Amino acid sequence: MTAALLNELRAIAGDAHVLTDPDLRASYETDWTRRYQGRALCVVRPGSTEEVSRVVRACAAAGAAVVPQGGNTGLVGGSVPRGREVVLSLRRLATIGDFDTVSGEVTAGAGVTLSSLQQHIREGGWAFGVDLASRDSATIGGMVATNAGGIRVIRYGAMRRQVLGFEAVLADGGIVRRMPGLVKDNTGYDLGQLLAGSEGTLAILTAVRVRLVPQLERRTVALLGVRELAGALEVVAAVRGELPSLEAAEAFFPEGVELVCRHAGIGLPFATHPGCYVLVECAGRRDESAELAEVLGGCAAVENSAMASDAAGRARLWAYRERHTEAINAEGIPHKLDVTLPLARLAEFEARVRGTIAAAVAGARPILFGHAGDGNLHVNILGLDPDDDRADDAVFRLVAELGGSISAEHGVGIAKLPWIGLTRSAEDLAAMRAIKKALDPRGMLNPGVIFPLE
Ligand code: 2HG
Ligand code: ZN
Repeated sequence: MTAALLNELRAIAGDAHVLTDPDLRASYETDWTRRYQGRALCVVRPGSTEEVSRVVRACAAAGAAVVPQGGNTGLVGGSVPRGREVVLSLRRLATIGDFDTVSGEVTAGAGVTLSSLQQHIREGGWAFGVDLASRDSATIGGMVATNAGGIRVIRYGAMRRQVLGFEAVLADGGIVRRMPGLVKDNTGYDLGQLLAGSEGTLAILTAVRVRLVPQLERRTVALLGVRELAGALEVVAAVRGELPSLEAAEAFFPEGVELVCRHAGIGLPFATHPGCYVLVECAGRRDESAELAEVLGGCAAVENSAMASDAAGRARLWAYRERHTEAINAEGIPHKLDVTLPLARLAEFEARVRGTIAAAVAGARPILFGHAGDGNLHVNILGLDPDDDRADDAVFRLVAELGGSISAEHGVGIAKLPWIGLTRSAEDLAAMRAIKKALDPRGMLNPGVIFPLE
């Protein structure tokens, strides 16, 4: 059976695009953190939507499960195989199609990377509303499938808000196309919005039509030191209230800045560490640094500040935030708990979570950072065995107690399966299961993700 399926996949995608050699499969089988890995039956790299459809039909006929994969930058184990599935890589669907420079819309194949989309639309005077540190590898299809967020959600929303149309292959190989995306289209259920954030469990996205946002070149970044997160949130609230151009509001702590400085070989931003760092960025058609400085001048919480409006200076300040993920990965294999809290409870969460982790596992090393404007913190923990989930459990329980969610922008994947019931009711889970059953009755698409294997 396996040999017959492999032959069929070769006939569909071409010999060169069916990888069975362990060395060639390796990078598709391990996630970016190295915490999750599994063996694939093979990796198949179809070159068109029609080929994706034929691959899915062949797998369905052979009873082989499929793990769809984009740039494999996910952090919850949702894009790597777990037990001899076929990994279906969408990376060859990398064509950028119709670019409407008047309405600001573009069609992108699922495998287009965020950075290539950004470059392409820049020439037409547009920008994309979502940006994130893994822009060179993360693909547009994967970003929609996981409803990725990133650093500009405060202004433009997450991936879901950018989607105007989509093309997807269903579990039986059928193709649904809703292109070109219409801004208004209330003809029945909004399947595109349903697929956004479905983590490859309902259908395989092959292309999307996305909305663009104006390119705003005049940017100012301020990196500030405050005593504690509560002060950072006051600063963010003040800037948000005064400057509609606020585009990013990030928070991080000395524990992470120490790591970044060591890993990147750069100096500390200020002579001594504040209790908490906050970085804000404003973007508009004209320079707003004077207005930003005035608002910050009125914030009693600000103890240190550095501002930059030129590209090199901005990048220098952003590095303290953006380089957290790679610096942590260089230190070990982290547990990554991407959680969100009501803004009003975020400071309480941050004040308690380190103690919660220490009580769960002595010697565990938390590093917190995230998107202060969205109530989203990335609780990274080093010093844990990959399978030791005592600290994860304690953190998720604290999140639930404070009214938050166990997944903010990274998804459930396999990492958070055991805890999904903490922040979703039995009725809610039953409704989601019914949707899964309706669209993928045989459980072929990304089995074990969001819901446990049956
Ligand atoms: C970020 O905000 C990403 O930089 C990654 O969501 C977060 O590494 C992480 O935990
Ligand atoms: Zn993030």
